[in-house]
Amino acid sequence: MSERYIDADPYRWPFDGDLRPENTALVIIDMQTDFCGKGGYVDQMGYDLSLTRAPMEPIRRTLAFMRERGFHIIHTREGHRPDLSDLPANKRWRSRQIGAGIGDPGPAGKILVRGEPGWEIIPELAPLDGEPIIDKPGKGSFCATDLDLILRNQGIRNLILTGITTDVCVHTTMREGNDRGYECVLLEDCCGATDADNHRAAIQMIKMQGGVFGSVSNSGLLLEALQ
Ligand code: C5J
Repeated sequence: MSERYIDADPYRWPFDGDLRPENTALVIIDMQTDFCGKGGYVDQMGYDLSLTRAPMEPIRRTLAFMRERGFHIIHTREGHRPDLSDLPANKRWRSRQIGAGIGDPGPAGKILVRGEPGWEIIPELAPLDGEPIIDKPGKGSFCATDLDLILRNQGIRNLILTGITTDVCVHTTMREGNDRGYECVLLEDCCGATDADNHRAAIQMIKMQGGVFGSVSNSGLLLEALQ
């Protein structure tokens, strides 16, 4: 096997240099109107949309590049069934406290409900036919989904994590993946949070203990390594 690495911190990634399109997936987390578009969940909570929109262009470039080279592409969406049977009462209660009740009507339809306009992935990053979309009711992409089954069936071992938000759904997915034995890297410029300090802190946490959940890189270094 010829080894290939992406320059990353705190270790060049993946740990063993086994980086191939066949065993590696670009995972794009929750690039939905609800998290980065006008009238969606994050907008209704009053956060600055420029922070969650910042990764759109770096992800678009990375996605085009990785599609061209035959890497696996996986998209996720956070959202609940229209009858809200999978929405925990405390999650709904907390969202209502901040003025963006999950399941309640908003300018982009019912907030975080499957099938509503706000729940859709933004057109700039729309999935292509054949790219798996993981619908998840929670923050982590492994909880109550078939992601693990799909990865194992496809022989995928390496996960390149992008999307929003860095400190919530991206971090939870990275932690879940790491615990299941997947080799994870997060692309810093391809992620964003509702708070810039939380984004930075989430990145810093990954780098502790020699890379406690994996490693951190960026889209420029990835493109350089895979040219
Ligand atoms: C949040 C997410 N922040 N996609 N969801 O509630 O990170």
